[in-house]
Amino acid sequence: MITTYENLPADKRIYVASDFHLGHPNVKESQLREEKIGRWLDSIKHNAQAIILAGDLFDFWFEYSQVVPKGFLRFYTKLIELKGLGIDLIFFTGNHDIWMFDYFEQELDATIHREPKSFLVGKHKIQIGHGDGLGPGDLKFKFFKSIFTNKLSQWGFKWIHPDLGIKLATAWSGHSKGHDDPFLGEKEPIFIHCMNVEESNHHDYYIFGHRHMILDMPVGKNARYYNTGEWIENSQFIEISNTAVKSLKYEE
Ligand SMILES: [Mn+2]
Repeated sequence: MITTYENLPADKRIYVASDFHLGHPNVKESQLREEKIGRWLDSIKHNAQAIILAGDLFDFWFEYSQVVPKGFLRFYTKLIELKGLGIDLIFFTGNHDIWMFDYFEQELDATIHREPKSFLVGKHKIQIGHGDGLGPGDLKFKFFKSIFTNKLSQWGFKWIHPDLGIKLATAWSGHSKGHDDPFLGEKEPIFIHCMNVEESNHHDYYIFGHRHMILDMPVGKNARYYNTGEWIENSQFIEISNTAVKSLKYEE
């Protein structure tokens, strides 16, 4: 299924950002980042049709049956405001927040995707996702991801007291960032994923996060791969109109 914004009005935009890593490295710095994200969202909300948050919104996230991690109120209140303006909220899970279940669907009426997803915006077909575990290699990460997405291990984890479970998981997430690897050019796993999809299923653009670097690479002759960047040190995002895709930086 393709999500369509085929008739996106000329003055409307779809925004993509990822890798906020809220919670990192501590509450205070994360709150300052949330406030900055809030100011960015204020600056775009009047022409936004949809806001796509492409994974690693949280440095660690786990939903228990009755409990969610503390914090992030600034972020939530801003998202509620955007929803009230009629803006679609679309989330992708990342490797740091795999364990998003239905809380944000319930609270924010957000749509949550766990795999790359194709969108039609104007005449452009665009595949968007977080980007972890795509392409060849990184078998260790894929092994752990298979455990983390396994229903039985998720069930087991939720019986660890949250104060302990979240502490353990945060320590683990410090070791599994997946964005410290050097840039590999055309050997980048996400780039290889784009090339593979392109062989049988043409898209005009591919947009992924995860790498914490701005990338703009041609995929074959007729497509481009953009990486969204990150919000820990920079404040980068992608703006999609019915005719163009642009990589931008939020400046105050
Ligand atoms: Mn990340």
